[in-house]
Amino acid sequence: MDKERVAAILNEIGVLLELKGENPFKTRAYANAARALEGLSEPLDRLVEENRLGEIKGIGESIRRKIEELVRSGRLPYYEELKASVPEGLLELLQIPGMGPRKVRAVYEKLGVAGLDELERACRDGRVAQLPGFGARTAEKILEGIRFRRERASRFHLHQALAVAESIYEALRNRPETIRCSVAGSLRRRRETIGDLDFIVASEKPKAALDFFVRLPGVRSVLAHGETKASVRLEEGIQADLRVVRDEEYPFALAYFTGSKEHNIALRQRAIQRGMRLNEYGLFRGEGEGRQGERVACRDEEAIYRALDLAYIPPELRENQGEIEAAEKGRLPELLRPEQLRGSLHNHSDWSDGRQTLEQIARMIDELGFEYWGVTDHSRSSFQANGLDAKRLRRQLEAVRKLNEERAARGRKGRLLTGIEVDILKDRLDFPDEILAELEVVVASLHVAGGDEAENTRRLIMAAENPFVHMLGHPTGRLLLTREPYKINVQAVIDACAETGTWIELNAHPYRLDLDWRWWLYARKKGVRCAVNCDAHRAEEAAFLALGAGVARKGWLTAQDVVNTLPLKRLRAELRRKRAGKG
Ligand code: DGT
Ligand code: CA
Ligand code: CA
Ligand code: ZN
Repeated sequence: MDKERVAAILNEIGVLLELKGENPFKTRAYANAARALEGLSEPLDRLVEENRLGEIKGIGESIRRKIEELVRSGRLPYYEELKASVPEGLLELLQIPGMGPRKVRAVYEKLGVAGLDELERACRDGRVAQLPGFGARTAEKILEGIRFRRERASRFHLHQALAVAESIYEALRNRPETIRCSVAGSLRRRRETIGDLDFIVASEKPKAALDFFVRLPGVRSVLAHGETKASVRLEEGIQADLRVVRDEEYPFALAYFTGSKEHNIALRQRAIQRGMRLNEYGLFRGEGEGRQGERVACRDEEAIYRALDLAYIPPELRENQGEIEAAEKGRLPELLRPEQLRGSLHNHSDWSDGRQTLEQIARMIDELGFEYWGVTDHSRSSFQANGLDAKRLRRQLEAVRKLNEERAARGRKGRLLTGIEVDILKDRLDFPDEILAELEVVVASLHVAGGDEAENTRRLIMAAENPFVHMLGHPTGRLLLTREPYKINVQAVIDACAETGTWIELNAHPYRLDLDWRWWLYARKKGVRCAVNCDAHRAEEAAFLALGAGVARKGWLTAQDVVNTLPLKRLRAELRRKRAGKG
């Protein structure tokens, strides 16, 4: 069992104990131990094997024994019994914004409420408002939280959906009965969150393909199992749909189930205008329904678009946002490709809240073949993230320079860039201009926003107007499925960036994907350039960069629009432009 899984179980034990009313010291000890595990730099099983777990700060005697048991046997009866003793619905209640363990326990013990629907009822009929320490406003807030939760609970972050889909796709692709196959739906379109996974397989043996699909190792339950399609619920909670079609129907099924629905409808209209019918089975001339009429053969999706007098529209653009008109006029942009990104400009090291040392980052970018990597740790106001003050920042600057020199002498390619993710405070940035001027890359981010749109907007514009700020980081502050974006007049912020020559980040962290893809068409029109950054805090997160490229494509961005496609020398020249007043 890996450390992430063990840490997750420890966290869950802490929550379960809290729900049972255990004393806070005990519950917090589990959360602390989980955090200590996550921060380990060597493999957990080795530590256990060599009996060195006791050396780790933050792990006491009794928790240590539980970790050892988990690692050695993969099971922990203590946890299983604890879990069984708490109604499952209580954990769900805990997911509602505004419902902490204390409140969950209160509604359970006093009202017998142990589920979302029951809680909703108890809020509506006034029982919750009457509980000591609750009141009408709290009940109202809880109802709001339930609505939020219902909407979010059924969707998944892009990286998770992608990882699950990847392994299913590989399994389907390698089957003897598969002629060709693909993932479809919102995942293929690179939406920011995913409802369910859709797969299309071309095969002459649908039964074999479907039987294989419903028996995949990750399947928790089978929701439907027919002659041409099946739906399953996976261990991760995600639903996956498979449709099996004949090879001649494959491109049509793929296009249809890739969507979006709005794009499909527009395409179908276009077919009708040309005296044809388009559906998930094919393109037909003449009267009829379903598969009736004369078939227009299309080998692949390209051929379908060609038959409709359109250039091929990449899946990411299929949102009915003007892509059909652009394809008609031959004006689709040549979209950014992931391999064109030469590095990420916004990342963290262990000088603030990142996990990697500067040396580890440098080694990593060599391995991944990146040319440069911005080291932009937090500034001092982000104290919870161990933000840097001027003294530490200058020391880091020296360390980066020295490391780059040593690496150059050893013929190593990748370069670290000095920088900061400077907090945008109420009326100023967290560092004065003369310090920002010493750094190669300055990302300015709003980490604590207020409730007032005009005020938040003003702060972002103030940052854009600073000649030493290269770009705004994760401008709206949203955390997908978790936290709403700050109230911001995004258009005004984009306009200010256009005027001042400030770039905007497309933060590729799957919880952020911020600025949202819907805004980039406008930003691009205004001439605002984009930096696709992975905001990496640990090695695995470098992979987010490819995810960001997918979302940049969704925003119609080309390599020319994205500054970190530039080779280092030209990037450095661009980084100097705004400061020289040639924004
Ligand atoms: P999701 O799963 O909520 O993230 O979003 P999608 O886009 O993957 O939606 P899903 O799985 O319900 O359906 C996959 C595609 O199938 C969808 O993008 C378009 C197509 N589709 C589904 N229902 C309809 C429909 O009623 N009309 C049309 N024209 N297409 C549909
Ligand atoms: Ca879907
Ligand atoms: Ca679906
Ligand atoms: Zn940040």
